[in-house]
Amino acid sequence: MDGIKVLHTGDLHLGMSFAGSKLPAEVGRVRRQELWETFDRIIDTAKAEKVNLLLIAGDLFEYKYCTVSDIKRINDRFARIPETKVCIAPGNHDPALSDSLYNTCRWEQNVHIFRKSRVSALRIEEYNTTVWGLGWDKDCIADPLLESFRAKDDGINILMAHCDVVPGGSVSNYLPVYHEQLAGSGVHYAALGHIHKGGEIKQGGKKVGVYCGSPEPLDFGEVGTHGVYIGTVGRNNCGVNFLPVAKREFVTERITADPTGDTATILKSMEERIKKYGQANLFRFSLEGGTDPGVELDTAYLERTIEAFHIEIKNNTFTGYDLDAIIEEGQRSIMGAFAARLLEQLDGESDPERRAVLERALYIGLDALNGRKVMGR
Ligand SMILES: [Mn+2]
Repeated sequence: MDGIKVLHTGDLHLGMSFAGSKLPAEVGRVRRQELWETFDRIIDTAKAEKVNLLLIAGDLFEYKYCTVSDIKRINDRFARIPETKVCIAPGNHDPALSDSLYNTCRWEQNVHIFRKSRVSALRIEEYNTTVWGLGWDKDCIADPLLESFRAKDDGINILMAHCDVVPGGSVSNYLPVYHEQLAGSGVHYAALGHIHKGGEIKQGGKKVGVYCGSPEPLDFGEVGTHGVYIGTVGRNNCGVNFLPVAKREFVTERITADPTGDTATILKSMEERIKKYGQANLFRFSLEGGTDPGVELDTAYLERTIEAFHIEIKNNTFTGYDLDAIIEEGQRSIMGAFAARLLEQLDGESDPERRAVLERALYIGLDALNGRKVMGR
């Protein structure tokens, strides 16, 4: 056999409660179900593509919220792909502690779980392949456990871990793995989990590992396209590529507000962005730029009017004062006197932090003197 077909995923966080997230409760409930839908889609893909190995690099489920029936549901899906060997390397959200569902439930025959936090090998003669892996079995791992690891088998070598790839010597409580360790590990593919953004890890221009990322993004910190990695790992070639599977995307966009506070132009810009990405996504718009004194943007109106699965709007606009005109008034007005004093101090200040404080003071002061609601800037 020239190579082995793998599907690499992880960070699914099945069972996750979105109660702690900033999303509205009903959106959280939908997303909770959609994590399961995406898991099903991954299983369907593994079946359709006849993958030999399904590699799950940790955080398959949330140990705090996952129940025995959830595990039954997971195993039911694994039973649908009996020809595929499923390898799991537990992570920090599903550690294989003694009372973990990894240890207390019966798992399908085709499932192999790396339950210990020291590297062990799963030899698969049929494919002339060895899968090396380790799993979280405690709440915190600060030791670089892969420090002395080196794949030594003939055939294809694959490594799995839920870890934090960091520059040599760095400190991390999430199983630190140094770039150099990966580069020198001798494996043909390193299937890693933990960093939800996902992506390839390079060392000296050479690919040394891949973070699969969360197949379904969990919050606004996980913008962009999400999916899994799928393809063939061989001794001399590695053709594993990204495949999008996420149902929805988190999108953050900045919009410059019209100075007059004209909501029609803001709506138009938002609608253009929503059209570009699709209504099924979750959007966070940041309204920016200066508005005329006295303008109060009605963000609640905008949120109600725009149609998409989820919209939130952050008002980061500031009052765009015409400072020259205010100072022109000079001592004849309190605003003029105040602005002149603050600008004088700004002129004599070179420290950027002090300048930022003075600038904020200037605009907050003008807002207050202008009778405008004083917003955090
Ligand atoms: Mn995770």
